[in-house]
Amino acid sequence: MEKTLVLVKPDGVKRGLIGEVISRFERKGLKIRALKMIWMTRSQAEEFYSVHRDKPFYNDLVEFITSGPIVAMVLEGDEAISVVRLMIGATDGRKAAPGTIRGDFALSIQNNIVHASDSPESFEREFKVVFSEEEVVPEY
Ligand code: 3AN
Repeated sequence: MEKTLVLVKPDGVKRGLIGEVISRFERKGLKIRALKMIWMTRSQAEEFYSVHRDKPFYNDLVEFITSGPIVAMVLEGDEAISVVRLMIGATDGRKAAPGTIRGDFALSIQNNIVHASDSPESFEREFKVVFSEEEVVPEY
């Protein structure tokens, strides 16, 4: 079983889409192993998006993710990382396929409702920024 980290970003929270997003993952059969609402600090955001440090949109990204509360979760399932990436759709909401979260709810590349880990290495780094091991419930 593989774990992945998902965030409902500030735009998703403000638009009342927390339940919609979680519901899709639950119905798919992914197991929620950790779940909480947080407001990321600037240093958390900088670490979370450190791979994008040299990109022109890095500052906007940090500003955006710290602009309001977010919901963070650890999901577990068979090939959870690629399954969840398929379910969220392409980065640009305008190009994301209908039926995906971004395809159904986003019209922007920055305000794209959700984040999900793109590799096991990303998951490890992102998990440490947002959660501690004690916040993950035992297998059930
Ligand atoms: P994804 O979230 O699909 O993994 P990444 O990792 O390429 O996409 O980018 C991380 C985040 O950076 C995206 N979710 C999006 O919010 C933002 N982003 C990516 N590309 C751009 C861009 N060209 N302009 C503005 N923001 C961007």
